[in-house]
Formats: sequence, structure tokens, C-alpha cells
Amino acid sequence: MAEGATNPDETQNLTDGFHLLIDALKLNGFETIYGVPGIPITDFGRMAQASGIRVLSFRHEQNAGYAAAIAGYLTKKPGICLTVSAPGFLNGLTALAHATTNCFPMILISGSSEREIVDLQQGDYEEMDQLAIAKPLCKAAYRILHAEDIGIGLARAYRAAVSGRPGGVYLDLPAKLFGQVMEAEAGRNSLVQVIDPAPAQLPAPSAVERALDVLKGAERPLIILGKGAAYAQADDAIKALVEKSGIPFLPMSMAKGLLPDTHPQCAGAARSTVLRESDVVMMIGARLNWLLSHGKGRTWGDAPKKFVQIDIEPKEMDSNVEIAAPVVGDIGSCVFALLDGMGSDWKAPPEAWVGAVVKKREDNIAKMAPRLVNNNVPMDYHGALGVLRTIIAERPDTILVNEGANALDFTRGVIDIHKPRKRLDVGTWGVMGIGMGQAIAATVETGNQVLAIEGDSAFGFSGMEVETICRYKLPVCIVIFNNGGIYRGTEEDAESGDPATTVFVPNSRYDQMMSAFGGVGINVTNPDELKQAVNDAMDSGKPTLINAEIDPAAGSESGRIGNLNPQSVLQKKK
Ligand code: OXT
Ligand code: ADP
Ligand code: MG
Repeated sequence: MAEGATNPDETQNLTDGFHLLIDALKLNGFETIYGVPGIPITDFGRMAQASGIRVLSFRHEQNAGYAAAIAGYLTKKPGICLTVSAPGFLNGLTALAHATTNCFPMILISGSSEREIVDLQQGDYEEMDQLAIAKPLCKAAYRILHAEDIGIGLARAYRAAVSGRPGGVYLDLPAKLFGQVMEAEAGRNSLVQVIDPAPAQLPAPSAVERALDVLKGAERPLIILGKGAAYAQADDAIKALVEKSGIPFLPMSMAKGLLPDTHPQCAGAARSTVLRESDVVMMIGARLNWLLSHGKGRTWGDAPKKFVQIDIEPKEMDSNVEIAAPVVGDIGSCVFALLDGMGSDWKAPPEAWVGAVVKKREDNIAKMAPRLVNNNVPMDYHGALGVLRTIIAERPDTILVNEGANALDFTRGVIDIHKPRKRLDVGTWGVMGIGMGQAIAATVETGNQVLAIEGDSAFGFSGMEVETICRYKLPVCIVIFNNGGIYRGTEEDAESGDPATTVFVPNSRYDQMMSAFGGVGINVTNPDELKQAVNDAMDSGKPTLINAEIDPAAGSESGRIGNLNPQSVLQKKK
């Protein structure tokens, strides 16, 4: 067989769509596919697995898609999700849109029905014009009709996903394509190895100079680090810039750990103070969207503010407020240029500002400390998180996956992250259901242990993937903060006779779901038991699910974002 080719029929000098796609993926270093098999991609999955690509089979495409999206975030290489046509494609589409919204590179590859029948709407098996539906929800969408275009089609998808602002790409593969036969040599020659898929984008020197001038004029400067900065993997340069500047930094949720949350310049525990009081804010890979109150209003205080923004996407500038100093380029190049321009005589910000931030941070940390050592039964969030915070400090390479409302917000505030890209969560949309997909991909891509802290509602969106975790024997420890419902487990509806819309079966035992598939399932009622169970799971590396009984009354509506709920003036909330 010719070197690098996978097709046993090459003795006949022929290849086909199946093998060309596998060869194209391998040529470009794609090692893992996340998906769900079925017509017309089952054989492709089998052949890919036989060829040495790791093909991880999920229970639902949405979870495979979330896995692919986060794989893209963690590796800077698009995660691949493979689905069947119409319903499988639609299941994967939510994840593709999520990837695009979050700027994660991902390629959704879906089999599709025959074009001739779809276009005449003659009712094919799983008929759907998938390309048209995908287009508005992703960064780019392509269809490959001929085997000789597989190489160029994959190359286009790869480059579109990672270059510029990363995002999701859809690749439509009609069933007929897989079986198309062509000369093996011509097939080999049609493949494309993508050179420099995400080219460096250098900022203009004048933009760098302008940014430094604005920073130099600051009395109360602040740096905000977003998940784009974590994605960029320019960790050392960002650390050097922050430390050389002496400016306090505020990490967005998934940027926690880019510099440790325990770093002396970290202002995570003084969030509202630094947003309100700062006069110059430098955003690095973060958008001024809802998570930052769009850069205006009460959160940001009354005093005028100047923004410096580093981003690869020029259109991001002035999206919500005026950006005084836009620096467009990739974060690594921009940060290096800024560092260079700062020279050796850079002046640290005024001591009054730095000292005030440190004081606020220490006050808030001291205020929280006693709540983290409570031994209440049933547990509240803080008692449970106190022990988990220590475990993460002792095992800083663990990747923390986190979703829920109170389960999300309290965890984000309490658990310090110590290394880059070790916190994964609901992202820009605040979407529930990312948990198990992220947990699986995080360990598959990095080899690290995963601790998933999940609200009981959040877990339910992807809970069936515990079977996947058991099947592949993954070192994932899931802790369900089980408060019996969405936000709280206490609501009643006296009028309808049905349970209130936010409550679940009380005292559910999610741990038994894990035991059903041969994993370790444990129920815990206090922080000591929780600590023991998580440490055991980490030591053993066995798939584990811990049902942590949380006081059903401990949470609040929508966690920290209850203010986003519209209010009826006609009906008082119960
Ligand atoms: O500075 P101040 O004084 O303000 O204090 C701040 C920090 O300085 C301080 N802090 C600290 N103090 C001491 N020590 C330390 N270390 C420290 N660190 C910080 O603490 C405060 C707060 O800091 P924080 O959190 O940084 O600041 P703040 O103000 O909260 O930040 C604002 C935001 C907006 C940036 C932040 O709140 C944020 O990132 N929020 C994300 C919220 C989010 O995305 N939520 C998820 C969506 S909610 C809802 O939509 C849900 N649904 C509907 C649904 C969804 N989402 N998706 C789908 C597909 N379908 C439906 C559902 C179904 S949630 C949900 C399920 C919920 O039920 P669960 O059972 O899963 O969960 P439970 O609630 O647990 O029951
Ligand atoms: P957060 O939610 O943490 O605030 P966002 O997802 O809102 O972060 O913002 C991430 C930003 O980072 C996006 O505007 C995106 O264009 C940008 N970005 C992503 N990767 C890079 C990169 N390599 N270089 C520069 N900017 C990047
Ligand atoms: Mg809950």
C-alpha cells in the first residue's frame, strides 16, 4: 500500500470518498472525532477508527458537538463532530452555533440526503437542506459533491474555523460522496495539507503606540482578561505584560487561571469596585457584551472611561462603547508588541489605586472565608465548595467543568483556578448542557483529570453521557449539587395540582445512574463525606458521580443574574 494511504484497494489503484476523507483528516493532524453513528456515516466512522483516528461515540449529537467545541478551545485546532443527516445534524447544530458564539473552532461534518431528491423536495430519508439551515448559524458552511474536492473542502473548513476570529464551520457531505471512486494517485494529489492555518496578525505599530499612550495616562487602570486570551495560548507573554504593567487584572470566567486567581494583582474578588472605579480598561480577548454590562451603566460608574481593546476581530471595536485605542491582531503578537513598547522605564500605576484594589479584595476574601468552613447538613453551596476549593488547590491540573445557576455562580466565585484553561463553563450564552461533552473532551484532549460541578438541572441536559464516560473509562468525577430543582427545590404550585415548573423529584439519587453503568456512584450529605469521595475519585481515576445533597432552599432565582428576568406588573412572583 502507498505510504500514508488507508485504502486496501490501492492495489487496484483506486480510492473512494470514505478513504479520501480519512486521509485528508490524518494529513492535517486530526486525531479525534466526536459523534453519533447512523446512515450515512456509520461505515465512515468504522473505517476512521480502524485507520487510527480516535472515534468517540456519544449518546446524543449535541453532547458530541459540545465536546468538539471545547476540544477546539483547548487545542486551537478545530474539534470535529460527526453526525447523520437531518435530526442528527440539527442536534449537532446547537453546539455549532455555541462554538461560533464563543469563538471556538469546530467543524460539524454531517452526512446528508441525495441532492437531487432534497432539491425537488421529494421526501428522501431524513431529507433536509442542511447547508442552507447551517449557514446563518456558523462562520462558514460548505458542501462537497465530488470526491476530488474532499481535500480542498476539508482545507477550507479547517482554515475558516481557526483563522481570524475562530468559530464553527459546517461541512455537508451527501451520502453519495462517500462511495465515489477515483484513481488513487489523483486522489492523493487532491489532498491539501493546510499550511499556517491561523496566520499571525500583527498589530499596526501606531495602534500599539496609541494604546500605550492611553495606558500611560491612566490613574486607575484595569486589565480584563477574557477567554480569547486563554484560547490564544500566549500564557507567558500575557503574564509578563500584566506583571510588568503592575495593573490589576480581572479574569472573565474561563480566563480564570491564565494568571492564578491567587496572584497579587488579581482583582477577581474586587470585581464591582474595579469596574466602577477604573478610568482606563484594557480588554484582552474579552467582549463588552452582557457579561460586562455592555461597558456602560451602573456597573461601570459615572466617571468617564477609556477602553483599550485587543482583539483579532476589527468589527468588535466600538460594538458597545467607543474604543479609544483599538489594537487589532492576534493576542500573542499584540501582547509582545505592547511589552516591547513599554520599554524599561514603565511606571507602575499609582499606589493609592493598587492598594485600594488589594484592600477590597482582601476584605471580600476574608468575608467569604468563614462561610466556606461550615458543616451545615443539609449542605449549602459554600460548605460544599469549601472542600472542593481545597481539592482544586491541591490538584491544580484538574480541569473544572461547571454549569448550573447557583451551582455555577457560587463555584466561579469560590474556587480559585491556578493554571490556564482549567476552567470550562457555560460560556457566552449561559447554556445548560455543556457539562458531559466538555468533561469528556477535556480529559480526552489533555489526559488530565476532570471535576465537573453540576447543578441537578444542568446535569440533566447531558446526563446520559455518563454511560459514555463509563464506556471509555474516563477519569471524570461529577459532583451533582442536588437541591431538587432549578434554582431551588422548594417551590409549590397550589393551583394546578402539578409540581411547580422549577422543581424535580425530591431526594433523587443521581449516583445510581453512574452505578447502572459500572461507575462509582456515591451519595453524600456533608462536606467531610464530599471531600473523601472526591479525593477517592481523583486517586482512583474511576468514573464517579457524587450526589451531593444541597439544601433545597439554599439557592436564589437565576443565581447572580436574577435581574435579567422580566417582571410582570400584573402578577406577583410567588
Ligand atoms: O465585587 P463584588 O462585591 O460585586 O463581589 C463579587 C466578587 O468581587 C466576589 N468574589 C469573591 N469574593 C471573595 N472571594 C473570592 N474568591 C471572590 N471571587 C469573586 O463575588 C462577587 C460575585 O463575583 P462574580 O461572580 O465574578 O460577579 P458577578 O457580579 O456575578 O458577575 C456578573 C457576571 C454576569 C459576569 C456573572 O454573574 C456571570 O458570569 N454569570 C453567568 C451566569 C450564567 O451564565 N448563568 C447560567 C444561565 S442561568 C439560566 O438561564 C438557567 N437555565 C435556563 C436554561 C439555560 N441556561 N440553557 C438552556 C439550554 N435551557 C435553559 C436553567 C435551566 S440556569 C438553569 C438550571 C439551574 O438549575 P441547576 O439545578 O442547574 O442549578 P442551581 O441553581 O444550583 O439549582
Ligand atoms: P469572555 O466571555 O471571556 O469575555 P469573549 O468570548 O466575549 O470572552 O471574547 C473573546 C474574544 O477574543 C473575541 O472577541 C475573539 O474575537 C477574541 N479572540 C479569540 N481568539 C483570539 C486571538 N487568538 N487573538 C485575538 N483575539 C482573539
Ligand atoms: Mg438545582
